[in-house]
Amino acid sequence: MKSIKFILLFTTLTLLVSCDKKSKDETAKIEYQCPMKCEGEKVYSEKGTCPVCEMDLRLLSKASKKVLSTEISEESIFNLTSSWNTEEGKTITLKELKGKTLVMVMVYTTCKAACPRLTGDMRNIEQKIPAEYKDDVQFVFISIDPENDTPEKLKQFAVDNYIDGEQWTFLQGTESNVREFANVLAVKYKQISPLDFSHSNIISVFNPGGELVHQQEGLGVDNKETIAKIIETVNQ
Ligand SMILES: [Cu+2]
Repeated sequence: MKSIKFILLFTTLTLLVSCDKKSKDETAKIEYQCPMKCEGEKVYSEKGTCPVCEMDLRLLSKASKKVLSTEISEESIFNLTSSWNTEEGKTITLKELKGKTLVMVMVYTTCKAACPRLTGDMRNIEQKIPAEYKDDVQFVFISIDPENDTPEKLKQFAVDNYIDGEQWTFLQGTESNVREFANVLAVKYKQISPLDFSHSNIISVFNPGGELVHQQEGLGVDNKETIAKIIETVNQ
């Protein structure tokens, strides 16, 4: 009788151990995938680069999801205390954009030359971000003509350019806020007539902590690196 009890106990223990081992194996399963999904849903068991686009493969495990630190580094734009009006008529500080990768550009709505193309470049970048990352990226336009670009005008600009969605934000500041922010981005601009400005053509990427991580300069330039950087920061 004693030996039967012993065998039962032994069997139960073995079952428990093997069950435990199974669940450990499942949680330890690590898979990598191309962030652009060049090969569809294909996964790799080891770190590396995508053989098609050569971007770093990303970890698929839930554990890879970033844990946002509450601290802000000295380089972060979230240290700026300036307040801004949005196209929806809200007043915000930049810190309220914390937690998402930010893609920013400085334009003005009456521009007939470069700004429409910069806007097209922003839309192009947005369209190339894979759907699963879209919630983690915010596209921000800052007007260099705050006197004319009121929240209403910015809203109209968004509608006219088919960029009137949650992932798009348009900001009107004060002359000095705009100048201060332009200095952070190394964007130069100058009013050359009552209606026109000359300005740099720069799209900047900030990580979710508000640190500048990448800039693309020019109009209609190859945005591959910009997109890679956006995905990399979302993935941090
Ligand atoms: Cu312009």
